[in-house]
Amino acid sequence: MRMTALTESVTLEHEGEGPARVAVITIDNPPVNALSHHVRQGILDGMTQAAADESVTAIVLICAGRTFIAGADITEFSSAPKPPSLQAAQVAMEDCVKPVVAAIHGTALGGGLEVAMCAHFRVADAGARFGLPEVKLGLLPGAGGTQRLPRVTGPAKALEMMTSGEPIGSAEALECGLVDEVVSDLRQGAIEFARKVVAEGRPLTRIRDRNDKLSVDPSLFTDFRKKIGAKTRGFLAPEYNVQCIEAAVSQPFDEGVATERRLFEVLMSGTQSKAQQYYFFAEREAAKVPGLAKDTPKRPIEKVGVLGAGTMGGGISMSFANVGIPVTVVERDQESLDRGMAVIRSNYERSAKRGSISAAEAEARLALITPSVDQSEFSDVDMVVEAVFEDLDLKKQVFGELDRICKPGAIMASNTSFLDVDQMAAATQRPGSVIGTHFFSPANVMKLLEVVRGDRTDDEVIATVMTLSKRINKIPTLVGVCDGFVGNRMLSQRRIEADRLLLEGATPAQIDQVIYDFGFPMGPYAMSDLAGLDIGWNASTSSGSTVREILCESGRRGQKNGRGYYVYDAETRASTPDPEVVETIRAFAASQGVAQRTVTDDEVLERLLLPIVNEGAKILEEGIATRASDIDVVWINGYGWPVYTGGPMFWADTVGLPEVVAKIRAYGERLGGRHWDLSPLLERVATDGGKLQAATGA
Ligand code: 3H9
Repeated sequence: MRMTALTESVTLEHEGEGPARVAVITIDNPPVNALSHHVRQGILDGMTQAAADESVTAIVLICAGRTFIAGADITEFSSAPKPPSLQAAQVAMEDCVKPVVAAIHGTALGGGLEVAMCAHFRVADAGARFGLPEVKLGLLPGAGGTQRLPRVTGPAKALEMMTSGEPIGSAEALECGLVDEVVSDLRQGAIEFARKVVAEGRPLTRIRDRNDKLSVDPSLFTDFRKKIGAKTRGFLAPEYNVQCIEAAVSQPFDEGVATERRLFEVLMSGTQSKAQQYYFFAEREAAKVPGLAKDTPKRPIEKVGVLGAGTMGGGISMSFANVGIPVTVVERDQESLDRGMAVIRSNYERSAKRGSISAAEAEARLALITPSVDQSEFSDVDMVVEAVFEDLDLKKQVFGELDRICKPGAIMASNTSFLDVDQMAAATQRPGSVIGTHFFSPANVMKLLEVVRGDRTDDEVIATVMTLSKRINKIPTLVGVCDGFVGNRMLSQRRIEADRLLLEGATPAQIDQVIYDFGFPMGPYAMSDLAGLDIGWNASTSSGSTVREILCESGRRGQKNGRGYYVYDAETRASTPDPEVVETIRAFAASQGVAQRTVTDDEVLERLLLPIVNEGAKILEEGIATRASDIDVVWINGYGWPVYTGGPMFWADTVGLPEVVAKIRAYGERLGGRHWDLSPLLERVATDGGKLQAATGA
């Protein structure tokens, strides 16, 4: 068997003789066999040669490495397209007079699935996954995928797949006709399948010619838009994907492809897709720690302890149990422990009821969590995460105790959201094993994990926790020690300005609406009410010196007692602005000598977002964050900053740094306050005509 190299990433070889002779085109373009130009060229050349070779009766397209083609090469999006087009390779497959079989393992995503749908047949191994995730990049499948997928799966399934971007597995693909056969030995299975097709003389159906599944009631689209409306608010790509599927059912194939191309171009040239592509790489970069050798040893984490079964401790315990890691959760008394475990149980029951996991899986996960009131149970854990009350003295005491109980080598992590991890480390004999793991609430749901590197944290511990984060399905970013780390430190600046705006005459409802309209899930006051107005409030020291203190003193606790910045309906939990609160704010402003006025929405937006950008630049300058993109990853995953604007650093670049700098200066002069002191790094990058997203820290 002779193998011919067609391009640097594609080879052609032949298997068997006579009618059993099959050409095998193999793509080997690590890491994910993306459709770089040499891959497109290789497919085109391989198809042309195999089609012209009279001895070949069928063709198999297969990939080496860990996956089938995972899509277009996203790194090529920012430069001029290089020939050949993907379409040329696809036409060569689809119009081939010999059977073409795509052999799929790993993931057939985006352009990868679009190529596979140009084969006449698809075989896969049992673990393969199929999806069109372009929507996550702010795009739509631009290589005929929007027209071919509905022809295979029917429009309803295609709507789900294309607007969520979530892949389906082999079994489902087989059921809906996307795959013809599931085989165990992929290469051999695909070759045998190709021979069978030849022997049986099966017709070579092109998906583009199929119309059998396209008749649908137009209400499908109206209903679907309603269904995804809230989830996709602000995003352009989901709606454009829906429009393409509408085109598939109402237009001939070539017209549908023209619609797809037109809408693809609109998305591709817009800022949303640029932001989402930037985010794709930002998330992957965030997991990498500069200066940490790839082969840094990692400690095995097979069993974990969590101290505290409150909201955070419970969610953290679930995050470990969800991936099969046994957890011992310890509370100081039986009553708190029982309450915490009841919440965990009801969370799992709710998931089982919703169908996101089976009842058996819910039970299995719950069984991995062992409740106890005895801290000495931590003696055999590989890592302990403390999630006790946010009080530095208490945490230092806890770290001292844990140090005595935990075995040598065990990692000791704090879930603090703003306290000094170095001081906690100093309370132990193993400062190198102490690290911060700042989970976001609800910890079993939120993806972000700020991994806080202390002054003395060992590389081995950092490497272990970064890897563990991915294992528990979190998106980690490594940050340094400072008050509030990256996320909460920036959030505090926004809050200072929001509270000032209240006194000047903006209402909680106006401020929240502006932030909501920008794309956040909720504004600062709705968030306070959700978290509990009294978090961090101390009745014994409260002196009516802020609006929040006054509201807390008057018994307002937020959503939990139905009254906070808003009032809440007892049944529906729907919020309504409360004139009493507006009056309280007005009276307080008068007592402080602040004159109220009409504040415009534009001013609200600028005064809330610009301090975030300014503080982010300071954080970068101090080396608390490694890269600007890490800050964006924190804000998108921890605070709901809309990913289609790329996060605060990317957004500032799209606004234009000279304008950002000028506005920060102007507000600083007018309003004063440390949070308006212009970051020298921001000023420098703006003056140099650079981009904040590319700036790095100290
Ligand atoms: C498309 O296809 C458009 C078409 O419809 C129209 C065309 C006209 N390109 O995620 P990982 C890199 S749009 C370039 O850590 P995993 C990634 O940056 C595309 N690079 O691995 C990383 O690099 P590094 C539609 C890519 O095993 C490395 O590969 N397709 C691409 O956890 C490993 O990635 C998608 O959106 C790419 N397409 O997950 C699929 N993909 O090591 C996007 C990955 O230097 N990809 N890289 O940091 C994924 O979802 C995941 O990467 C995948 C593997 C599931 C494949």
